[in-house]
Amino acid sequence: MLSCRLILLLQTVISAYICHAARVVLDWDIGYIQVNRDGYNNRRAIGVNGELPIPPIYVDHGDTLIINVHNSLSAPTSIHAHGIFHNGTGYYDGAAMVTQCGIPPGESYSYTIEARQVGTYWIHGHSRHQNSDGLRVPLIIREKFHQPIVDYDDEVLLYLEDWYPTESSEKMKEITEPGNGSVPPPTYPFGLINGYNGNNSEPIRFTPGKRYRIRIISMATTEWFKVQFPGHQVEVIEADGVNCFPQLVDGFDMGPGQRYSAVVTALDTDTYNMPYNVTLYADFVPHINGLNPRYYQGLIEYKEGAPAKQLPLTDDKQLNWANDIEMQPYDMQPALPVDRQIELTSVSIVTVDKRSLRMLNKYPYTEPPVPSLFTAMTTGELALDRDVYGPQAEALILKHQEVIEVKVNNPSGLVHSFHLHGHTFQIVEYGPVDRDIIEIPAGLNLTIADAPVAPVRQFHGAPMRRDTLVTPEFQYVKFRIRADNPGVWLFHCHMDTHFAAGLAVTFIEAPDVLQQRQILPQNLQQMCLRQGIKASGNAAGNDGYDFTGLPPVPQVQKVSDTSSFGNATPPSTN
Ligand SMILES: [Cu+2]
Repeated sequence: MLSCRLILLLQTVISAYICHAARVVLDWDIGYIQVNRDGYNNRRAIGVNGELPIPPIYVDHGDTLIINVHNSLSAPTSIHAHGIFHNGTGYYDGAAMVTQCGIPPGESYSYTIEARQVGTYWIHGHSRHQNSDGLRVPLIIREKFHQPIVDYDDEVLLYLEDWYPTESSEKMKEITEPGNGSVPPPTYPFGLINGYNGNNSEPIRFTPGKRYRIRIISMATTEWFKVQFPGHQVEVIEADGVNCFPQLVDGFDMGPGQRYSAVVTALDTDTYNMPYNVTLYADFVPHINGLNPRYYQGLIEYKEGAPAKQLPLTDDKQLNWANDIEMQPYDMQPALPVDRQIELTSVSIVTVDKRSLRMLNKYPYTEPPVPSLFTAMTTGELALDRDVYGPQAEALILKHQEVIEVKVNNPSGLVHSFHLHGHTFQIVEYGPVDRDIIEIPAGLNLTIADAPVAPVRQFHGAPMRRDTLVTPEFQYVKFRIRADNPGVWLFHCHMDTHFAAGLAVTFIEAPDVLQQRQILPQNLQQMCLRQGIKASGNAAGNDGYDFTGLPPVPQVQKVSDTSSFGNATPPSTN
């Protein structure tokens, strides 16, 4: 009897799921647009249907989101739903020359994004630097089948962008073109809140006594954001689409690509309106008054016209920032038992033709001539050999269902924000890098002894999961994933200049299983062929180990800034 009831209940749930799941179809014409977003600079950017910012996308759990992209740009384009697993449909991941060729100018392609996860995501361009030029938009997947983990009365969205006065191609020149090998003076971006200069943003409207879920998305491409709601009780409940046990925090310090949900309790009174603070900053370029950091204030408005109550600033170092190693996932998924360890080290190099590049393993990542997914799908048993993907794809082959622990070393004073496609990872440990790999920037009167030694910090209870992590200065981060999503997934720094300089590797996950389970949409390969790009075979588009036509690997002249600091050669992961 009980089991009959259970079956009935299951049927009801399943039919509710099927009957009420919507198909949300968006037609996107991606094209150039002249905009003034920061209040000062009119510049060419990339928008959708003549609009920038692109209107945020809201869907419900279980929905199917279809985005019909038409490319009106003069360069290939593609879009990536950041944080979405695409289990079984990895060819919709949108990473150019990883899972597809870019959509050529004048052509169209449809992306299907299954909303099987809930939480706070975003969609952005993943061809060249189109993300930096504006092609980015929040994607919110609302809970539908369960109650949210905590009660709140309403939702607010806060999406943050760093915005440069010139097109990204200017910023990228020193990486893509041979130069003098020196780092150019930095340009300082403006901070945008919900699409416009952070000081001109629309107020957030609060009613006394209510609770609000504020979804915060860093859609930045280079700099970091700090967000605070002074005078309010703030609890973090989500990081990168993963719910966590509510934890009181003072604010959020976010690398490019990271997201949080905060539940903020409104004050009991509408006597005052309360400013909230958004700081755009970069610790890796000089601090200059008014440029870095840039301070922005928005308003939590309780009553129109009420006076704004400024609270005295607290020293940042005294504040309790949301910290993923301290957070507990709401499902308490235990730490995965490790089968294999992989070590990656972020290193900067200068090539003989004076390009400043970066790498995580042996070579700076460079887009292979054939998208790695197509190589994985079309080379049979050879797909299990990392060599067929070419040296510059930096392929790491994962066995189906194995658990890997990846140690990412950041031996420099430069922070990074790393994103893994197709997964969330368990963050298990932070700690100091080995002293003998530390990089000290040239020209600074510093030695290795000056580099701070961070304490080892480990998860407790269950490790928090997320899809984008920050590697602090002179520290390593260890994360674990189970290879349960056969596909080809990029792992890369989400700072656009670092990614362009090669700070990426490719996770080739269970290519043998992938070949059995997945069929590529036919038009996907034809899109390559129409552009004269090969869509099968090894990285050079040939059979076997014939790599004729594969570009040569860059020749390293020096490991940047480290010549007097011993061995900075990254460890092998073979
Ligand atoms: Cu980086």
